[in-house]
Formats: sequence, structure tokens, C-alpha cells
Amino acid sequence: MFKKLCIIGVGLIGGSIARAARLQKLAEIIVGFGREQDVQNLQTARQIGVIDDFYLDIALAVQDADCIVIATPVASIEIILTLLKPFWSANAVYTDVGSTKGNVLVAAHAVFGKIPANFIPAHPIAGAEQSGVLAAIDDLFVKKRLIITPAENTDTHALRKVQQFWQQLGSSVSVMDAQHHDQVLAATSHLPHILAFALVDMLGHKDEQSDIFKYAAGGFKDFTRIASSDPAMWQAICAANKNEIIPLIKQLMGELDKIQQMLENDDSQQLFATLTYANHARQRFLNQIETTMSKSQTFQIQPGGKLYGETRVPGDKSMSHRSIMLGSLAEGVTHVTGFLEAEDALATLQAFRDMGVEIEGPVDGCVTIHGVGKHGLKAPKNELYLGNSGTSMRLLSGLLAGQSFNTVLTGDKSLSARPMKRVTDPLSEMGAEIKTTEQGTAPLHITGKSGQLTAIDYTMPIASAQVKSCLLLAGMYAQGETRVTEPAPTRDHTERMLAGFSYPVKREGSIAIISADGSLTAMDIDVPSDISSAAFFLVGASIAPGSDLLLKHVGINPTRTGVIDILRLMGANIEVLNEREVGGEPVADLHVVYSPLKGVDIPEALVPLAIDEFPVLFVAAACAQGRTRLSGAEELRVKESDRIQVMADGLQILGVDAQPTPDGMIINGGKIGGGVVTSHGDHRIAMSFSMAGLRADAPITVLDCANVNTSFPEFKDLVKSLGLALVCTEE
Ligand code: SPQ
Repeated sequence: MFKKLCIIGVGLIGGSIARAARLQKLAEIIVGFGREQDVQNLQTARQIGVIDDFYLDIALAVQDADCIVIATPVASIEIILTLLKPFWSANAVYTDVGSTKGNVLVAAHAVFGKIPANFIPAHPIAGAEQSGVLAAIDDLFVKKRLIITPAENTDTHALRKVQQFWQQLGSSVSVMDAQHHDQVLAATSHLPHILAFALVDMLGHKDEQSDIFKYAAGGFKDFTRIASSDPAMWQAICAANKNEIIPLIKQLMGELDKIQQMLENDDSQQLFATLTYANHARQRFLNQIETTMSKSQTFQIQPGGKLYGETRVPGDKSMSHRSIMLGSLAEGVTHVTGFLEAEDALATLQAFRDMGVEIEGPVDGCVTIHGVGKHGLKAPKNELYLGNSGTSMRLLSGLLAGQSFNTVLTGDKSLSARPMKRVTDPLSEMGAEIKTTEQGTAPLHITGKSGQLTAIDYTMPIASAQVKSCLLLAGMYAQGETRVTEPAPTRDHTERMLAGFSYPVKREGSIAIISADGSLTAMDIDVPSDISSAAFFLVGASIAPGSDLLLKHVGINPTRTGVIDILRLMGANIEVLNEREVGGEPVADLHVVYSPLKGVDIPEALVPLAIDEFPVLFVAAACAQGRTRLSGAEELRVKESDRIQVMADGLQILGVDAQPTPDGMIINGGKIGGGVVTSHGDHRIAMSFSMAGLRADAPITVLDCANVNTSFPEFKDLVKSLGLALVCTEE
């Protein structure tokens, strides 16, 4: 990337930048600059190969350098910029690593009268308690966040270059303005450091008299780890960001006062509520780190094998979402069993906790929801983060449109690219106020219109259970009778579950009808296995000779069984056994035995009934003799990925004749080869290509599979136990 990289300040951070840049071959020469008193550290840096050379003269250090990184303490930024000014080059890019950014911009203004367009302030959120070049490591920035805070006049080319540089060092780069950066960091980094230092300061003085540290254990060590950081550095950070830190200290003192009062008044209920909220908020934060920073997963599948045995796949995702939503709005306590403990359903669960609902579990699929009634939700303190889950976002938008408080719904990269106008347009006809991005995507800013929604009679342009459910939930808060007509039958779990909770929902042919006259009474829900998860095994066993598999307790709601109908049309041998009804939903055991498949024209009427199963049905088609043709399925293009394009690309890599069309695919099946395909972070694509391994004639590698955790965390272990040679690697 660069001819000469100059690091100003070769300590822990500067040294780690140099090491990582060398490892990634980002610069031909790496040099350091420091002051007289840094000579020994610089000599060590050169000796251990962190830098090629060093200079005490800034002119020599930056001569011909095309990337200059300022890695000195925050308080020195103005001095360093002053030193650099006479040698500032328009052909180089400049960046820094300061933990506060407002002061960097002020310093740049003071020195240059403006912020140079090729200076890109940055803050890697990474560090260690030790300092000096000997503490520098190769992977300090790997999978760590880095924030870039450009100014209005920043040169976009320089911005891209610096962004790429940090990405190559392994960071996940975000861009935000300096003030926002300083506010966020004051709360999440500066305040915790001050707290840790303050606690140790207070207890340290006590300890001198009473010997209390002797009995301090792991909790104290964890909490105070950051008080081992460099005091000089933290003194400078606190001074640089005091305007953001002081109000937070005041807020924290208020919180401590509240807790003090709870204790004085023996208010154990309030104390429990405060501790429980904090406990859940921390879990949400950990989940967020895990999903944003999660290691990427690769599935490697050896060709061949068969699926044999008996199993129960995890609970239905659609029903798990709805059990939390309706259980929360019910009067009384709802017990759920078979709940899907996967990221999507857990995102819904967390959202309701954030709105004040007490929810116990999940433990082994059991969840207890202490319903707050139809009007009992409370304003969440923060945005509701819904991860990868389209169902959570679309259903919640309807439910929240009629509340007495405002909300903001956010999601991950994939969810933030999915269309939301399909719900916000009809909701605004009902009087809802919801702002999307210009592209009609999340974040959704919802202004609660309690008592102001009016019913509509809406004919959906697409067959979507999410749109229908969203409008029915909004209809529970609207004046009049909300009527939703579906162009083709879609999953009806919302209607069935509402009826189970004793909430009146009518059906007239293809129209679902609801009004605000009703309340929900708590009930027990047994969530059956998800037919969408069972589908991978139905296809796997159908294509792998010698397979014989029993899938127990699978939901066979007629609005979901398209996959069985399509596979049977193709010649699959699937028996539906032991049919019964559980909590208003039909359930059965599915017995599937290998059978040669043939290509078919898939009837369009079956499309909405098998909408999530097409990725794996494409694999079945690739193994079938002859041509399979799917049409009328354009919806597949706006799921977690463009499931038509991504599957066609992958199948072609595996040597299959798969031609995408605007609304489906034409596949001439027969033979599957090996190769490296990517799931584009879509759980259903990752699991579908894994199943292809059963019939492939060479190994298949599937990249980007971590999102399998959104719907089926047990998948890897389960397929292995049933006979697929799958190995998952993480990096
Ligand atoms: O929740 P999400 O991300 O939209 O999940 C998917 C899936 O593959 O798991 C779709 F990508 O399932 C949807 C499904 O496609 C779940 C759903 C529901 O629970 O109501 C309905 C379907 O979506 P739609 O858009 O057809 O209504």
C-alpha cells in the first residue's frame, strides 16, 4: 500500500501498527520518530525488527513517507502537528490513534487554521495495560473496532486509503463525527476507567488501615483491571474529554444515590428490578459484541455419506417470535416450551425485556413470560437492536406504531438492507408515523400514536406473513376493523396464536380481520420443531443413497408444508406419521428414506408455502434427473441475501447447470461437484450447501457460516451425528 510508513511514537500502539503493517506487507519501509528521551525504546524497536530505522529529526523521518501515523499520547497532538507542519505533504495520508477526537480537530485548527484534507483522525479501540514497544503485538487490532472521524472537507481518496489501511490491520472500521465519538467513548471507556481508578483509590486508602485487599477475589480483579492502565495517559484523556465525562459522572452519582435510597428503604423489589435490568442489558451488549465481532465460520464437507437415525430439530422460529410478543401482551403468566434458543428469537425476547417485560429463561427451551397486558409495555431506554431478524423488525413495527412511546428499531447489515416500505406504507395509511432511510430501510424511527391509529382494509400486493402479522398487531390498537387480504395463503401462526390467547380474529376467505376490542389471556405454548429446519434433513436424506431418517414432532401447519409437497412431486419418499394437534398447531413425525428424484415445474401456488425452503430445494433439484423450474418467487431476492443469485452462483461453482431468472431458477440436475462457495452470511444458504456435500463428488467448502446461529445453532453437531462429514473452523 505504501512506500514508506512513518510511525510517530513507537510504543504499544505505534509498535503494534508497525508489526501488523509488516506482517500484512503494507509498506516497503517502516520508520519511527521519537524524542531524545525515547532513544532507548527506538533502538529496541529497531533491534527487534519492529521498525527498519528511526529518526530524532522529524524532517528526515517524514521525508518521502506516504503514510504518517501519529501514535503519541492525546495531549501531545498539537505539538506533533506543529512539528509536522513545515513538511506536510499533499501526496501523503496522515492519521492518528488518539482516544479523544474533538481535541484533535481543535489542535489541527490551531496549527493549520483548518483541518488538512489528507489528515484522517482515527481511534483504534484496542489496547493493553502495558506500554512500550516490547508490549507491541501483531494482532492488537484484529477483530477490534476502529472509529474514523473525518471532517467536512476530508479528501475521500485519503479517507478510503486510511480506511483500507486499518482494515488490513484487521480492524472493523466505523465512521462517525468527532463529537459523537467523544460522547460514546466517554460513556463506554472513559467513565469505566475513572470508576475503576476511583474505587481502587478509595479502597487503597482504606486498605492501608484495614488490610482489605488481602481478601479481594476475582470480581475485584475483573472490575479493577483497567486501573492498571498508564495514569499519565488517562490523566490526559480525562482532561481532553472532560466536557463529555462530567455530565456522565453526575448521572452515575444519581444512579448510586438511587441505589443508596433503595437500600435505606429496604426496597428490595426496586433493587431487584434495577439489578435485573442491568444484568439483561449486559447480556444484550455481549450478544452484540458476539455478533458484530464474531469469528467467521467455514464449513468443510467431505463428499458422500448418508443420513440415518432419529432426531428432533429445534423449535419453530416464527412461532417462537410470536410466543414472546403475544405472551408479553397477555394478562398473566405464559409458559413456553420448545422455544428456539437462536439469535433471531432471542433478539425478540431481548426487545420485550427492554420494554419492561419480565421474562425468565430460556433454559432448555423453556421460557416464562410475565405478561404486562395490551397496554403495559414501557418505553425502552435505548434503540431495540434486532440483529438479523426480519420477522422481529416487521412485526414489531406494527405493534409499536400504536404505543404511547417512541422507539427506534435497528438491525445488522443484512437486515438494514431489507425493504421495510412494505410495512411502513400500509401502517402510515393507518395513521402511524415511521421514518425509514431514503431507501426505505432500517433504522425505523417510530413515533407512538396511542389511540390515533385507524383501521384499514388492505390488500397485500405480495403474499407475506410478516406484512399480514404486522398489520394485525397494529389493528389491535386501531379504531375500527382492520382487514388484511392475502393474494395467496401465507403462514397463519399469528392468527392461530392470537386465538389461543383468546383474542378475537376472524377469517373470511382470504381476509384476516381484527379490531382493538379484545385482550389476551396467558396460556401455555408448546412450540413444535421448525419445518424450515427439518427441510435440510428432508432434502439431505432424499438425495443421499442409504438414508433413513425420522424427524420427530415437526410442525406441519398446512401454510408451511410446501416443501413436503414439492419433494413428493419430485419423487421423494416422505411419510407423515402420528399426526396430532398441539396447542392449536398440527404436528407430526416425518419419516424420510432415500429415493431418486426427478426434475419438476414447481407449481406457483406452492411458493409462499415453501418460501424459506427454496435454497435447499435448489440442492434437491441439482441432484434430480432432468429440469426443475421455479417461477413466481421474486421474494427470494429480498431475504437475508438474494437467495436466487447466491444459490445460482454457488451451484454454478459446484458445476451445476443453474440459470437464475428474475423470479426463480432453472436447474438441469444430475451431478454436483466440489468447490468453494459462500453463503453471504445467510443461514439457510450455508445449511443448504452443506447438504449438497452428501451427493458431491469432491469436498465442498462453505464460507461465512456464522449466521447459522440465527436459526439453528445445533446444526453442525446434529448433521455430524446423523452422518454428514462436516467440520467447522473459526477464525
Ligand atoms: O425473520 P426473517 O429474517 O425474515 O426470516 C425468514 C427466514 O428465512 O428465516 C426469511 F428470510 O423467514 C420469514 C419468512 O420468509 C419468516 C416469516 C414469519 O415468521 O412471518 C415469514 C416469511 O417472510 P415473508 O416476507 O414471506 O412474510
